[in-house]
Amino acid sequence: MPIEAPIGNKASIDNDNHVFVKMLYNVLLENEVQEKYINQVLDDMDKVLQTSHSLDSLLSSVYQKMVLKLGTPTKIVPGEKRPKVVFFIGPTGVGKTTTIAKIASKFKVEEGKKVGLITADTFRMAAANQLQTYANILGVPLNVIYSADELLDTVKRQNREYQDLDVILVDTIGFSHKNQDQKNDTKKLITALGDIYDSEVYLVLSATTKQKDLMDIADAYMEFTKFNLIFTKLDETKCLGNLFNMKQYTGSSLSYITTGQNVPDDIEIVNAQKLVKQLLGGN
Ligand SMILES: Nc1nc2c(ncn2[C@@H]2O[C@H](COP(=O)(O)OP(=O)(O)OP(=O)(O)O)[C@@H](O)[C@H]2O)c(=O)[nH]1
Ligand SMILES: [Mg+2]
Repeated sequence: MPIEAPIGNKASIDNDNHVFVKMLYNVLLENEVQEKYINQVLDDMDKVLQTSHSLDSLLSSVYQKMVLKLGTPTKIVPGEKRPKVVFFIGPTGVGKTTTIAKIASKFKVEEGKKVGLITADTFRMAAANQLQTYANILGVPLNVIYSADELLDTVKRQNREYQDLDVILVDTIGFSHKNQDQKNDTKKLITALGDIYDSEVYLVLSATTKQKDLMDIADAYMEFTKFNLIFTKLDETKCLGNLFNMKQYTGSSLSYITTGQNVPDDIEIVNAQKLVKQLLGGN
């Protein structure tokens, strides 16, 4: 229902409008949007208030500004150069492997694409087994690699199995962004193919991680690669300000969000309009 400015003299309308801006400020803050970004969104509302006294137009201008700031979400699209190689990187336990299984299933079952999996998470046997189980269920090939050099080998395999694929999803070891050696290994891995193949990197982050830690993690990865952002575990938090903050902080595109443990159902592409409505206190 449109929100109408109350009938009254100019001073009282101005006052109501400022109360309303303050209310939006508080709602965004409650949803853990950082103050810096709230100010960016609300700072020129004075200008809007000069030309219009309707709360409705004020709300719609905040909404539009935020939707624009979220940009158009990215999705993995197989390119002309096949196969496209997509790396999933990020801290331990955020849901990288589960997300890969969900995406692989969508490609294979819903889009009829040829998908392959590679895991570079050889640190733990259980990790390769986890992905192997999904690969078996989906009927897609999985290859385990033990070094960055083996990546090119696998993608160009003699039997052409991998050459013929539309997309190859590469699972990587989850590590603390403070571990320099593991960081170097990840860098080597994602640069191992050079320009021979189209490749993309997705940084997987949990929506439940503290804002300060998310920024530290992003800093560590931004040092050596561009990436798009995937947020997991949205079902475990009510505050989605992190998504808005990290989009602004990294300048990277948002892409997928995951909302539960079910493979393949609990994944969707970010819906900027829906997200902004939630951030502004809607459902
Ligand atoms: N609630 C919830 N749990 C999730 C979601 N995505 C993944 N999980 C769970 O998070 C846990 C870790 O998931 P993994 O996919 O193994 O995470 P990972 O990033 O591969 O972990 P490492 O390989 O150990 O770094 C599992 O119990 C998943 O079921 C989600 O969207 N919501
Ligand atoms: Mg994993």
